[in-house]
Amino acid sequence: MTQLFVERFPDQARLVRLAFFNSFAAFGIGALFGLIQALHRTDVLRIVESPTYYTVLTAHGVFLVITFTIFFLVGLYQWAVTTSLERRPVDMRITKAWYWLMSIGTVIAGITILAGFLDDPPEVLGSQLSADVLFTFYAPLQGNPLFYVGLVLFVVGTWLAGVDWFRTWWAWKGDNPGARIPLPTFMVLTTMIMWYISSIGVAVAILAFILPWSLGLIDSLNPTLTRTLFWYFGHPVVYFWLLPAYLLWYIVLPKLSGGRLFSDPLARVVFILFILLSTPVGIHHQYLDPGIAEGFKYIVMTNTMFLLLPSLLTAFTVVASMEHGARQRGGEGYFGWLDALPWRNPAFTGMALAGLVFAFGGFTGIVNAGMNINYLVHNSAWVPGHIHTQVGTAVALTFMAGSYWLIPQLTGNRLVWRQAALVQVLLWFIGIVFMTNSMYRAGLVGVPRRTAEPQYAFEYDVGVGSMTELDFQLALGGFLLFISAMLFLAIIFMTWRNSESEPIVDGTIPPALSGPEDSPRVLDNLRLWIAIALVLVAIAYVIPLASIVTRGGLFGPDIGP
Ligand code: HAS
Ligand code: CU
Repeated sequence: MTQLFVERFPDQARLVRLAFFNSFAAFGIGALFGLIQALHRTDVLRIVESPTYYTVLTAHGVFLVITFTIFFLVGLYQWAVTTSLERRPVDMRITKAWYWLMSIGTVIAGITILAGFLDDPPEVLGSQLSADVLFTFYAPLQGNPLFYVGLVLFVVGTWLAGVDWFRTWWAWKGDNPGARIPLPTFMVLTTMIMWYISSIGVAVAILAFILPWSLGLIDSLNPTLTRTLFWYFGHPVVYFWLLPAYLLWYIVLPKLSGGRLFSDPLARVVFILFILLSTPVGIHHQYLDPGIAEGFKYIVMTNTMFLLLPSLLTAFTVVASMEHGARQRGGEGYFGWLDALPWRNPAFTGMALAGLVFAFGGFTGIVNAGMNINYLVHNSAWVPGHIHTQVGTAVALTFMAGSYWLIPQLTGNRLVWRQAALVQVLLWFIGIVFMTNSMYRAGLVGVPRRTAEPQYAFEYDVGVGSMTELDFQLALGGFLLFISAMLFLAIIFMTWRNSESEPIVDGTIPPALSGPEDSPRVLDNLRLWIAIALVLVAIAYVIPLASIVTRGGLFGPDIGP
C-alpha cells in the first residue's frame, strides 16, 4: 500500500492544499506589511495618511497572526486527523462549510482593513469602511461593523472544523472500541477543547458589546470588560498558533532526525496541561490595567509560571527525540551527536532553529509574566520582540519548514531547490536574530510599541550601542525576513508545479519509543480535563469579572445626566 497522503486521500489532500493556499497568500501579504513596518519605524519610509501607520500595523497583525497561522492550523489538523485515524470526514459537506466560512470571513475582514488604504473609503453600515484596530481589536478602538462580522464568520468556521474532527473521531471510536486515541488526533482534539473554552470570551465580547456598539445600537460599553474578555481569549490564542507547531515537533521532527518520538505519554500530558492552564492566565496581559485587584493578578502570575511546565517538558522530549535520532545515525558523545543531525535537510534545520529561537522567546515570556518586571517592559518594543520570536519564528518558521515536508506529501511532487530552501530557513533565523535583538534592547531603554512616531535619535545619536545601530538592525532584520518569506513562497509555488518529478513515497511516521500503552488510560478522558479546566477558569475569572461589571456596568458606567 502506498504511504503517500495524496494517493490515499486525494480529496482530503486537495482540501489541505486549499487551506495552505489561503495561509500562504495571507503570509505573503502580511510579510509585505511587515517590511513596511520595519521601514517606517526606522524612518526609511514615512506612512502618515491613507493608510495610516495603524492601518498597516493592523493588516500586518491580522493577516499574519490570524489568517496565516489559523489556516495553516486547519490544514495541518485535517491532515493529522485523516492520517492518524485512516479515515475521511463523516460528512464532507461540513468540511467544505467550515473552509468556506473561514474564507469568506477572511475576505470580508480583509477588505475592511485594506479599505483603509483608500483616500476616501466608502460608507458602509453607517460608518467609514476601515478597521485600524490592530489585531487585538478591543475598545476604545472601533472598526467598521463588517470587520467584526468577518471575524465572527472566521471563528465560527474554526468551531465547525472542530466539530468535524470530533465527529471523525467518534466514528472511529465506534469501530475501535477501547483503543487509545492516536497521538496526532489527541493533539487536535485537546487543542480544540482549549479553543472552545477560550474563544467563548472573544465571541461574547464581539457579539454582545463591540459589534452592537460599532453598529450604533448601543452608545457605550465598559472597556475594562471587553479588554478582559479579549485577554481571556488572547492568551490561549497564542497556543492556538503554537500547538500546531508542537504537533510538527512531536510527530514529524523526530522522524526527520532519523529516529522516533521519545515519549507518547509525555506528549499527552503536555497537551492536557495546555487545556488546563492556557485560559486562567489571560490577566497577565493586564498587570498594568486598573480595575483588577492585585490579588487576582498574583494568582494569574502563579498560574502562568505553572504554564511553563508543558513547554519545558516539550524542550526535554523533543530534544531527547532528536538525540535518539542522531544516535541512530551514528552520533556519539555528550554533544557530538548534534553533528550527526541532518542539517542539510531544510525541513529539519528550519524546525530545529525555530525551537532554538523559541527557547529565547520563552525566557522573555517569563520576564513578561513577572508582575513587577512586567511594568518595565509592558508598553515597550520588548513585547513585539517577544511576539516575533514566538509566533514570528517558533511558529512561522516551523510552519515553513514543515511545509517542505508536507507539500510533497500533499502533491506527490518532490521539493524543488533544496539548497535554496536551506538558505531560506537560515535567512529567517539570521533576520529574526537581528530584528528581535534590536526590539528587546530598544524596549529596555524605553522605546514604546504600537506608536506611529517612534523616532528617538534618527539624526544625532550614532555608533555602536546607539539608537541608530538598533534601527539599523531592525531594518536589516526586517529586510532579510522579507527576502526569506518571498523565497519560501517561490519554493512552495515551484514545488506545487513540479509534477514531472519522480514521485516521493515515504510518508510513514514511526511509532514512539514509549507508546500510549505506557500511560494510564485516564489521560484520554477528555471530559475530566474539560471539567477541571472550567473550575480553574472560574477561580481565575468569576470574581474579577463580577467586580468589573458591578463597578463599571455591563455597558459602561452610568454617569448620570
Ligand atoms: Fe507571550 C505577550 C508570557 C509564550 C505570543 N505573547 C505576548 C504577545 C504575544 C505573545 C503575541 O506574562 C503580545 C500581545 C499584545 O499585543 O499585547 N508568553 C508568555 C509566557 C509564555 C509565552 C510565560 N507568547 C508565547 C507564545 C506566543 C506568545 C508561544 C505565540 C506563539 N506573553 C507573556 C506575557 C505577555 C505576553 C506576560 C504580556 C506582555 C505585556 O506586558 O503586554 C510561555 O508559554 C513560554 C514558555 C516557553 C519556554 C521555552 C521552552 C523551550 C523549548 C525549546 C526546545 C528546543 C528545541 C530546539 C526543540 C519555557 C520548548 C533544540 C535545538 C537544538 C539544535 C538542540
Ligand atoms: Cu499571554
